[in-house]
Amino acid sequence: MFGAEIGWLKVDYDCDEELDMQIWYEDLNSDGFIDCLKYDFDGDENYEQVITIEKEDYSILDFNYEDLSDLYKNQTNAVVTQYVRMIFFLKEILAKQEQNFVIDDLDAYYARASQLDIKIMASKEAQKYYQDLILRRYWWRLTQLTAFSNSSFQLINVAYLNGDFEQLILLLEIQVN
Ligand SMILES: [Ca+2]
Ligand SMILES: [Ca+2]
Ligand SMILES: [Ca+2]
Repeated sequence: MFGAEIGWLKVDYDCDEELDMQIWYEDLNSDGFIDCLKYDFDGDENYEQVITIEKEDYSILDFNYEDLSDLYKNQTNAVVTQYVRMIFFLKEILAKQEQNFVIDDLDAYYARASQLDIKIMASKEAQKYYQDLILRRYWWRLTQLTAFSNSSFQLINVAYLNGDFEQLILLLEIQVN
């Protein structure tokens, strides 16, 4: 969203009207692109993670239905597949590294909901929304690992910050093996 100075997403993933998570977006250097994301993973108004993006190779699309709709359709299918792989590898790493590994709450909810709710299964947009949130939550846990400061995680972190999911998948897979 070019030109937006701030934005926010309030997440009530289980639809019980209680906030579960929120994301705050901000354009700190006022160049028209969001460059700071803050994550509150439990909805208590304290942000656990702040991510600053330094990438600058954005492209601005014409705001017309066809361009946007083509882009979204192509992107959504590819991105959902990427999310599933990234989440899989993140969980493999966390399962090895965390003392008391547990499945993330939202992940567990989604796994249950997608068996129950045919609408969620059918909508790629909903899948993308949930997978995106699940990815961010496991990513945060990865950054909390002692091992995350090791040099082997440096490139992984760069790939994540650049939103380079192809690269991230490759690197996570290497880390798992
Ligand atoms: Ca809720
Ligand atoms: Ca900016
Ligand atoms: Ca919080």
